[in-house]
Parts: sequence; C-alpha cells; structure tokens
Amino acid sequence: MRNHSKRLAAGAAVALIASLGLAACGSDDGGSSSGGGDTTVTFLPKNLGNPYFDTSDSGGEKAVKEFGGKYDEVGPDTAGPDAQVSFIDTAAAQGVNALVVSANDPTALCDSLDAARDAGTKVVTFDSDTDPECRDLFINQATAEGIAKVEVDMIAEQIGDEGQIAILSAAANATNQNAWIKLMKDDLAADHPNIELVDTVYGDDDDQTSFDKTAALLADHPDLKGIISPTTVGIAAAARYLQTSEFKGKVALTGLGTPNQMRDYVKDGTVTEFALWNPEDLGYLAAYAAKALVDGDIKGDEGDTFKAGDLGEFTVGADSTVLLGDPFRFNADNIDDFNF
Ligand code: RAM
Repeated sequence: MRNHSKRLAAGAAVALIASLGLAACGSDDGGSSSGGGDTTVTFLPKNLGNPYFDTSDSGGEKAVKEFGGKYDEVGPDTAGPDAQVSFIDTAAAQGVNALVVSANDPTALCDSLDAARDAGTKVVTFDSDTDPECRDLFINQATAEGIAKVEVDMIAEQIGDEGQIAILSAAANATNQNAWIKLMKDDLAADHPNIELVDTVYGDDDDQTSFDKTAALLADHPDLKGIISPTTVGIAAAARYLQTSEFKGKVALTGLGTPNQMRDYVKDGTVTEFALWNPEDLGYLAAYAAKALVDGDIKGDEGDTFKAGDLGEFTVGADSTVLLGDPFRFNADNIDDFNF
C-alpha cells in the first residue's frame, strides 16, 4: 500500500517540492510543544464508521506514532452540521495540541474552533474545510476543480456524453461536496450541453439513507442515464442498489469511492470507473502539518514549508491550504493493485 501511496502522491510531491526558495519560517511563537515526543493530536472525522475516515485517520495515527506523539480519534455517529461541536469543546478542554477536522458544515463549528484556538489548540481541517478564518490550515486532497472535472469526464464517457444524470451527495451542508457540485455544474454547462442534471439528493453519508435515495432517484427519473456520487458512502450504497436491480449495466454510476468498497461492483460490471485520492496519505499529511504548526515550524502562511515524513516536503499555498495531489481513476484494469 505504501508503494501505491507514494505513486498516488508522487505528482503532488514533485509539484510541491522545491517550489519556493523560502526557508521554513522557524517562528517560535506558534506552539506549546518543544518538538519532543509529547504532541497530542486528535482526529475528528465527519462521522465514525466510514471506511474512508478509518483509512485517513489510520494515516494520521501512523504519522503521530512516527513523531512520537499521542493520537486520538473522536467523532459523532452521524454526519450532521452541529454533531462535531461537543467533540471540539472536549478536546479544547483537554488542552490537546492539535485538532484535525473534516467539517460537516463550513460555519457551524467556527465558534468552538475559535475558542479552541484561543486556548492554544492548533486547528487543521482536512478533506472538508471550514471557512478559512476558522482554522490554521486546510489539507486539500486535490483541487476542487480537478475533482469536479474527473467526475464529469467519467460520467460523460460512460453515457456517451448525453442524457439525464443525477447527483447523490453526502450531507447537504458538506463543504467539500458542495464545492465539487458547484464546479461540476459549471463544467457540465460549459462543456457538455447534451447532459442534463435533473436532480441532486443527499444521503447524509449514511449507508441506508443513500441506498433509499438511490431507489427514489431511479423511480422518479425513468430516463436517468447516470448517477454521480461524490462520496464514498453514497457510491457504495448506490452500487449495492444497482447490483441487484433491473438498472445494472443500464444506468452508469461513478464518483468517488474506495477500491475496497467498490471492487466487487467493478468486477461484476455494476460500475466501470470511479476516482479518489489516497485517504491514508491525506491523514498522514494532515498529522505532520499539525505537528509543524504546534512546533512553530510554520504558521500556515503561504510559502511556509514543512516535511511530512515519507511524503516529503510540502509548501503552504494560498488561503493557508496544502495540496496532496491529483485524483486517480480506478477501474477493472488496476483495482486489484490497491488495498484501502
Ligand atoms: C465520504 C466523505 C468524505 C469525502 C469522501 C469522498 O467518505 O463525504 O468527506 O471526501 O466521501
């Protein structure tokens, strides 16, 4: 897996390494840690029980172990907008050095995150951002434009660039999915005049809700040619529905999924191709970024550089954002090369 991790991240690493001649900023006003082995990092995913976050957070744990810190993971069972607030408050009260959060809502967490930061906790968002003023750094899995484009390209290829499509998303407020959906709409309007987006529905990153919404979409739109699901929970649930339905092989399904969850559906022809990045690398990078903030090696300013273990050196870009890499397409030819 590490080989594949490296391969998926290679593009980003090459692009980011050596981009600026700035030295790491070396400020000493940003952290409570001495750089020793006591850095506490708490991961807060959108919800627990999602294999995507199991993988990303295990990458975080791996990094924290590498630098000798203390790792914890907390989170709600459901991906609701306010569901993460109490976990932030508790972590802040415990005085953790850094929180690494995938946000269910761009603003609902901000009061709690502000209070945590005032109390000295560094806040790194990853996967799904808050408004930028509510965190120190956002670790972005790939550009939103790139993620939107690969999904539109895949559905266009799979339905012959014409016909009705729908989107099955995650929670209605999710920052990441909403950014991608907006850009998918722009891309469709600009480059795919014969594809009509007829519906967008929300499965809340809950398996059963996503399954039921898939059934409803197919019932409501008899001419539907394809579904894009930009969530690993949604695409897996939709694939499970399609697999035993009359629509298998007739209605295309693509979006963002994990190879382990999608393998059977690719092998039996329910799904042709989908995309993702490596979630383990995302969590690993986020943990190293948190450590660099806590140690005061970076402040989160554009041009700051830090080393993220095996992944190499990264540079902070505009809006205090660090980019992991490009999305990667999975299909029958390569899916068995991956195990996450
Ligand atoms: C789900 C979550 C996550 C998203 C992936 C693609 O696991 O919504 O935030 O990045 O899908």
